[in-house]
Amino acid sequence: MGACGSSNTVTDANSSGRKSVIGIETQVKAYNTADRSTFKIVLIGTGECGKSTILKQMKILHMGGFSKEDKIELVEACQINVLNAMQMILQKCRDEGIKLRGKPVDEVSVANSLLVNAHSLGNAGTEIAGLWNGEECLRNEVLPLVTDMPDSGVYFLDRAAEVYAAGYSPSDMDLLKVRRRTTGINETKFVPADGGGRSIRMIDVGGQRGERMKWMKCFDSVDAVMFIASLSEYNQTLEEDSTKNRLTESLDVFKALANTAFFKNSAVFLFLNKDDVFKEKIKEFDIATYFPDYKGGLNYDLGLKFIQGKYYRRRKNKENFYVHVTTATNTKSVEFVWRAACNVIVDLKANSVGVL
Ligand SMILES: Nc1nc2c(ncn2[C@@H]2O[C@H](COP(=O)(O)OP(=O)(O)OP(=O)(O)O)[C@@H](O)[C@H]2O)c(=O)[nH]1
Ligand SMILES: [Mg+2]
Repeated sequence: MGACGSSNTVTDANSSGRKSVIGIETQVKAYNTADRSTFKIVLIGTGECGKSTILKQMKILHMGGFSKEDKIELVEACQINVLNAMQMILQKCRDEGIKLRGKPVDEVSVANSLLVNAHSLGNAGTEIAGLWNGEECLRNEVLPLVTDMPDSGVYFLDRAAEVYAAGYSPSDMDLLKVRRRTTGINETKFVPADGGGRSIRMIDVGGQRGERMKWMKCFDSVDAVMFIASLSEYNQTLEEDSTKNRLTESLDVFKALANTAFFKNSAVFLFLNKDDVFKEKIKEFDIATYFPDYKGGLNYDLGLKFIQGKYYRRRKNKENFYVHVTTATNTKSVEFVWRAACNVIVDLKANSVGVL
């Protein structure tokens, strides 16, 4: 860049030369300013790890919150989250022969309708809330058996009546909790509220296997990679392949990407996410059942250290590599990590641009 600029200056040293020099200087200045102040950040990670939730937090923190359109767009997704959670519960009752209102599930008309054709139910919200709050066995007995219940499943069951009420408008927490799979590559631009004249291009991708071949398209000139990994997935299998453990898949993907030339000059952040879910899960489910090399028992600190170590060893170059523990649904947690990450990116960018 520097060499190219000076060769132009010499060639153009005629009557219009001064103009050219000024033009080039302005261009270089503009390039440097733009380059220094626009950061490209890519969110990657396997399915359901929390990438889109981090992006939603950017909306809350830096873009004035969710718009009316965002809310309208996600009403149906919130209702589907309620419905899916109740269908999983009822399916488990059916599989295990657990009775509701003293009868098998197929003979309880509400339950049967929810499983067969929920949309035919006039007031699904009232029906679901009635079952969920009226049948204690669902929460106490059946729920623990539904091992693949989504992280926000219980949250939405508790919100069933509100989510289906006429004129329902999702709260910020509903929007952070709602699960809707991402497809394709979605870029969001924003200027962080903490100023500094920076602007961010944040790219969110779909994490499931079928989506990953698209990732390469957004890997050029990346300033920072935020690899999101769920801490709580050690006892789960992939939605798209029930034979593969989710943590193993995420470690494989991390190893393949964290060492590529694409990110040679980028900061790599590893967000060990879903800390809130992990804290509860580790009390009950021993990591050793799924990863026999773990010897720490039902201990949060040892469990965290074990999973963190697995990721850490997979990144060969430890330079510009930062690990944070996060709860993406918690705005304060994301704000704290975001600030720390931003400082690193600004410094890294300043150093790399300074070399020009
Ligand atoms: N409790 C809890 N739930 C979380 C956390 N992070 C994400 N979730 C929930 O996990 C679900 C999946 O989160 P998403 O952000 O959609 O995951 P994603 O990585 O974008 O998934 P894909 O788009 O399929 O790649 C949502 O219901 C989120 O609310 C967390 O830290 N704690
Ligand atoms: Mg997503």
